[in-house]
Amino acid sequence: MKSKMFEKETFKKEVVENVKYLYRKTMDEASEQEIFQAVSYVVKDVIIDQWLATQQEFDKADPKIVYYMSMEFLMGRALGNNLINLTVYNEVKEALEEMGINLNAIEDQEPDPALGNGGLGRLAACFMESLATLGYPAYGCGIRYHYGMFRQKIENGYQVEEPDNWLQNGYPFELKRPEYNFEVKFGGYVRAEAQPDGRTRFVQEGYQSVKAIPYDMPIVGYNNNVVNTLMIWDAEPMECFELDSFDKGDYHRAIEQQNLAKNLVEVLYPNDNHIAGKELRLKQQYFFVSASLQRAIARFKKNHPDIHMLPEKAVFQMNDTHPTVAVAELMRILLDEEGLEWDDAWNITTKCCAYTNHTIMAEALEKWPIEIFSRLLPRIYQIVEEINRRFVLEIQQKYPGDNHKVEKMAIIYDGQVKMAHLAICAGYSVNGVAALHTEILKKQELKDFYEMFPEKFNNKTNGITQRRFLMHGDPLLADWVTKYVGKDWITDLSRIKRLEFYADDEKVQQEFLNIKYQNKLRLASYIEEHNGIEVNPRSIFDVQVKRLHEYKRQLLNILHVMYLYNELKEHPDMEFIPRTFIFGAKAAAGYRNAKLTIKLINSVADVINNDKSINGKIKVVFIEDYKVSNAEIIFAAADVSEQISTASKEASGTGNMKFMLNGALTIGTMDGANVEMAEEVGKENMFIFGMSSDEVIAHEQKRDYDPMQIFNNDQDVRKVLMQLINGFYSPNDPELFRDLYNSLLNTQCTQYADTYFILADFRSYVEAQKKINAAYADEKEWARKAILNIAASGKFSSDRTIQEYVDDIWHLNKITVTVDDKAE
Ligand code: B1N
Repeated sequence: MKSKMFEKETFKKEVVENVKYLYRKTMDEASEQEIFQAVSYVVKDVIIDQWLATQQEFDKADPKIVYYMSMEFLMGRALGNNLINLTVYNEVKEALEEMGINLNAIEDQEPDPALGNGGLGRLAACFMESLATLGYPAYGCGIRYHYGMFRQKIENGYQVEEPDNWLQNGYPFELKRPEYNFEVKFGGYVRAEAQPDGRTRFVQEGYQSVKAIPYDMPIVGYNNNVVNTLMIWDAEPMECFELDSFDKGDYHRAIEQQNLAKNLVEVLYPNDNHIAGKELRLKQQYFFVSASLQRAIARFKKNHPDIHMLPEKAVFQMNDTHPTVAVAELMRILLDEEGLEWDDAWNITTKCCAYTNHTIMAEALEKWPIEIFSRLLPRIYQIVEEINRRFVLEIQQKYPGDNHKVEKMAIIYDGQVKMAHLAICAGYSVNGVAALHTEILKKQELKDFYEMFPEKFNNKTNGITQRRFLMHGDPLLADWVTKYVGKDWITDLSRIKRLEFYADDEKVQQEFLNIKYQNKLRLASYIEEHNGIEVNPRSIFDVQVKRLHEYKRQLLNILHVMYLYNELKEHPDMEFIPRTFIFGAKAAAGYRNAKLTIKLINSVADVINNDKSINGKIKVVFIEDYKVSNAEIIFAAADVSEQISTASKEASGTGNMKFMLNGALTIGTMDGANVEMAEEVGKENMFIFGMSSDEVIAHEQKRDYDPMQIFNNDQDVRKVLMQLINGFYSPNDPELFRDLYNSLLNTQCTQYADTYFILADFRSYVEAQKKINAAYADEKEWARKAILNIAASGKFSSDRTIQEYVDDIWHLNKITVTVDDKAE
C-alpha cells in the first residue's frame, strides 16, 4: 500500500517543511542539492516505518538470516530506486513538476555511492535488492569507505583519477548506529593461559584496536514493505583523543589508534580482478568481517541460549575470498569467547559458511605471506594453522603417499596463506557464477577440490535487477513491455517471454525502434554535454562499457575500429552503415597497459572524428567516468553490446545481461554468461565469434600459440599493428603505443605474446562485425531480433539467482511485513 505521505499535497508540504527546517530557506532560495536532501528525507521517513516493521517481524518470526559479506557494494544512487520500489515514482515526479522541479535533475544531485569496482560489487547490490523484493531476511556486510571508486577525468586523452568524496554533503540514506559498536583487535601476541579445568585459553595481548561503528542503509523491497539492511562499518579510535589531556594517557598510543582508525576505512582499493596484496587490505578485511560476525552473533544470542543453533539461524555468504577470514574469526569466537571445543566449533562453522568464486584470473587469487598474516592477526593465524594441519591429514588419508596433493591443496604452503583453499575447506557450498565458469572450476582450476568434495560444488548463474536496469533506467521501454505483457515482469521477469509473440508484428517493431531512438537522443545529449562530441543518433550505437582489463579486450575493439577506418579510406564507396563506437571504462590506477589503451582509444577518436573525408561514418567516443548512474542511460541507448572477452576468462559478466534486457544485440565470445544467453535466445539472434574456452585452454596448456604467424600472413592485421608504432595515431610521439604492440607480438615482454588471443580472434571478430552491418540494414529484422532478446532475458533476473541461492544454499523463509501508515 502506498503511504499517504506521497499524496501530492502532503508530499509537497513535507518537502517545503524539510527545506525550511534543514536549511532555513524557502523553496526559491534552496539549491538543487538542498532540494534533493529535503525530498530524500521525506522518502526516508516512509522507509523508516517499513524498516522498523521489518525488524519487528524479524524479532517475532525469528527467521534464518543470510549475511552477505562483501568488500564491495556498488549501490548506485538510491533515491530513484527507492521511489520505484515504494511504487510512488510517478506521483513524486508529478508533485515535483507542479512545484517547478524536475525529478531527474534532483536525482542527479545524489552522489553515486561507488563502494565497489565493477561486476562483483554491483552483483552484491543487485542481490540485496532482490533479497528484499523476494522478502528474504538479509543483511549486507561491508565497509563504509570514505572514498569510493575514484572519479575519472580524461585529460589530453589520459585517465586522471580524482578522489570521490561521496560523503561531503552528508548522505541522507544512511543511519549511524553507534550503540552497535564493537572492538576489533590487530597485532600483539597470543598468550596461552592454563585453566583450572585443564583446558587452555588463548588471550591476545599487546594489540592495537579500533572501534567499529555500523552505518545502516535501508534496502527497500519492491511493493512489499520489506526493508532489509546494508550495514557498512566505519572505524573510530577506541578512546577519544583529547588534545587537552596529553598527560592522562599515552600520547603515541592515542595517535596510533587514531591513525589506524582513519586509514582503515579511508579508501576502496580500485582493482578489479586483481589483488594488490597490501597489509592495509587484509586489515580492512578482518575489520569488517570481525565486526559483522560480532554483530550477527550478538543478535543471535539475544534470543537463543544455545550457540549450537547458529546454523539454523545464520548463514555467512562470502563474496569471493575477500571475507574468508570469517571462517577463522567465527572459530575464534566459538573457541575463545563461547568456550567450545574444536570439533564442536568446526562443526558449527562449516555449517554456516559458504563461498562464491568470481574469477579464475591468477592475479586475482588471494594469497597472504604468512609473515604479514601472522603479525597482523596472530590468533587468527594460529587457528588457520590448526585448520590446515587437520586438513592436510585429511588429504593424506584420502590420497596416501600423494605428496603432490598436499602441495596443491594445503591452505598454508610456500610461506603463503591461500584464501580460496581455506574457503573451500570450511565452506559447505562452493559456487561459480555461470555454468561455463563452474565447469572450468570443476575441471581445471579447482579440480583437486572438486574430486575431494564434489557435493560442495554448484553453479549460480548471475543476474541483474530489472527494477533498476529496466524500470528506472529505461522507463519508455519498461512501459512498452508492460503494455504487451502486463506488469508481472516487474517481480517475475520470466513473464517477459510473452513479448516473443509480438516479435514479428511490424507495428510493435516500429514502436521498439522509436523508443530506442528516443534513448539514443538522450545518450547523445549526455555525450554532447559531457564530452562535447556530436554523435549521429541514426548511426549504430556500438557500446563497450566495463572495467578496462586486458582479458576484456577493449584493445580488440579499438584495433577493429582502426581496421575499419583503413577500409573506409581505401574503399570510400563500400557499403557501410554509420557507426558510433562508444567506450566507457576505468583502469586500475597502476595498470599501465590498461591506461595506455584508454589513451589509444582517445587518440584514435581524435584522428577519426576529425577526418572530414569519411563523412562522419565512424565516430569514436570515450565516455568519461563510467559509473552506475550513467550506465543506466548507456544500456538503454545501445544497439550493439560488446562482450568480447577471451573465452574462459570472464566468469560471468553482468553488463551483457543489462544490454540484453534493454534490447541491444550482443557481439560476443562463448564466454561466461554469454553462453547461457545464447541458449536462451538462440545463436542466430546474437553475433558469436572467436575461439571456444576449450580451444583457449588447450593453447595455454600446449603453449603453441604464435601471434607472429598471424602478423606475417594477414596484411590487414599488419597494417593496423604498424599504425601502433609508426606514429599514425601519435605523430608527436611515435613510440607512445609501443607497449601495446609489444603485448601482442613480443615474447620478451610478457610470459608469452598476445596472452589474450586478440590476433587469433581478430578475423572472426571482423566477420561478426560485418554481419552486424548487414543485419542493421534491415531495420525490421533488427527490431525482431532485439525484441526476441528482451523476451529471452527472463533467466537473467537476480530474483531468479537469489531464489536458487535460497533453495540450494541458504534455505531461508520469506517474511511478510505490514505497516501502519503514520501519515494517515
Ligand atoms: O565478478 C562478476 C562477474 O560477472 C565477472 O565476470 C567477474 O570478473 C567479477 C578482486 C574481483 N571477479 N573477481 C572480481 C573484484 C575485485 C577484486 O579486488 C576480484 N570481480 C569479478 C560478478 O560475479
